[in-house]
Amino acid sequence: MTTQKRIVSGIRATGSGLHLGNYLGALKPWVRMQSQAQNFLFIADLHGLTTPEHAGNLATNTREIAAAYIAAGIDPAHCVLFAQSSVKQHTELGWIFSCITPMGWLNRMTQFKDKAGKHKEQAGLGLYAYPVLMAADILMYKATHVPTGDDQKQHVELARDIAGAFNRAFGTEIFPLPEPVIQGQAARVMSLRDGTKKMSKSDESDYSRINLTDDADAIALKIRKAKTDPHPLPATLAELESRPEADNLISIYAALADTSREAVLAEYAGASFSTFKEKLADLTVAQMAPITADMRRLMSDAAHLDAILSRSAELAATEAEATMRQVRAGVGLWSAGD
Ligand code: AQP
Repeated sequence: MTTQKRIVSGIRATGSGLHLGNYLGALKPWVRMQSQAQNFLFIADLHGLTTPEHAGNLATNTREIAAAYIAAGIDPAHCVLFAQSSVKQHTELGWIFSCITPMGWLNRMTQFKDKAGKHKEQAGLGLYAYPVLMAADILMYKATHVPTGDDQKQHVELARDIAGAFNRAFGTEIFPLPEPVIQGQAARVMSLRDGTKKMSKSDESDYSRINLTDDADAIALKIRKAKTDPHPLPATLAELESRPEADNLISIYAALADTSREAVLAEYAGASFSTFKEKLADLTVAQMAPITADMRRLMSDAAHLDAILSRSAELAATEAEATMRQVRAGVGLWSAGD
C-alpha cells in the first residue's frame, strides 16, 4: 500500500445497537470520505468489554455493526472492515503504550469521569485505560485522519500525544500524528429527552435515541415525543443558543438533509414543533428505512458477513504485524536473529 491519506476509526460493539448519533457523527462522514483514502474501519469488540453490562453477545453485535457499516454505504471491497479482537497486535501495542502513558493524561479524560460517575472505585481498569488501547487501534495503521463524533476528540488528541511520546522516547518516527476530523451539523447529536446530554447507546431510556433498527412507527413516535419548548421555531441561530432541544432537532434535520442549520431555519422559522416534527420524522424515516432494511438483509447471511470480516482481518493483520516489527525493534524487545 502506498502512503496517502489513511483513515482509521471504529464503533464500540455493545448490546444495544447503533443510533442516529453514531450514524450522523461517524458512519455518514466515513461514507463520504472513503473514496479519498485508505480506510481501516473496525468494530471495537474489545472496547465492548469495558462495560460488561453492555457487552452482551459480542459476536452477534459485531456482525450487526458490520452490517450497519455496509448498509450505510461503506464499501467492503475498498475498506478494510474488521473486528478489533481478530488482530491480536492491538492488545500488544496497547500494552506497550500503557507503559509510556502517564496516569495524569488518563486522569484528564472526561469520558471516564462521565461513564464511571460516582462509582470510580468500582470501575474496571479497562474502562480507565481504554483510550490507550484506542491509541493503539489508531496508530497501528499509521492513521493520518480519524473521523469521529465530537465526544471522541479528546481521545484522538491523546493518541497524538502518545504517538509523540513514543517517537521521542525511542528516537523513532514510526508514528505520524493523526488529525481528528470532526465534521458536519451533527458531530454531537443530543438525547431526544434532554438536549444537554449526548445521544448514547447506554442511556436507560429508549426514547432518548433513534436506533438504526427502529421501524418507521417507532421513529415517528420518538420524534413526536421528543422534548421541546413551547415556542415556535426561531429565525436565527442566535435564538437557538438557549434552546438545546430545538437546536438538536434542527441540527439532526440539517445533517440528514445535507444542508445548514441556517437553511433549515429559513424554511421553518415561525412553524410549530408539531409541524416541524412531522417533517423531521418523514425525512428520518426516508433515510433510515433503506439502511435498516439492508441491515436486516445482511444480518440474515452471517456467513457472508463473516467472510468479509475474515478477509479484512487478514489484510489488517499484515499491516499490523509490519508496524509491530518496527515497534518491537524500536523498544528493544528480543527477536530471533537480531
Ligand atoms: N451522540 C452522538 N453524536 C455524534 N456522534 C456520536 N458518536 C457516538 N455518539 C454520538 C460517535 O460514534 C462513533 C462510535 O462511538 P462508540 O459507540 O464507539 O462510543 P461512544 O462515543 O461512547 O458512543 P455511545 O453511544 O455513547 O456508546 P456507549 O453508550 O456505549 O458509551 C464515534 O465516532 C463517536 O464519536
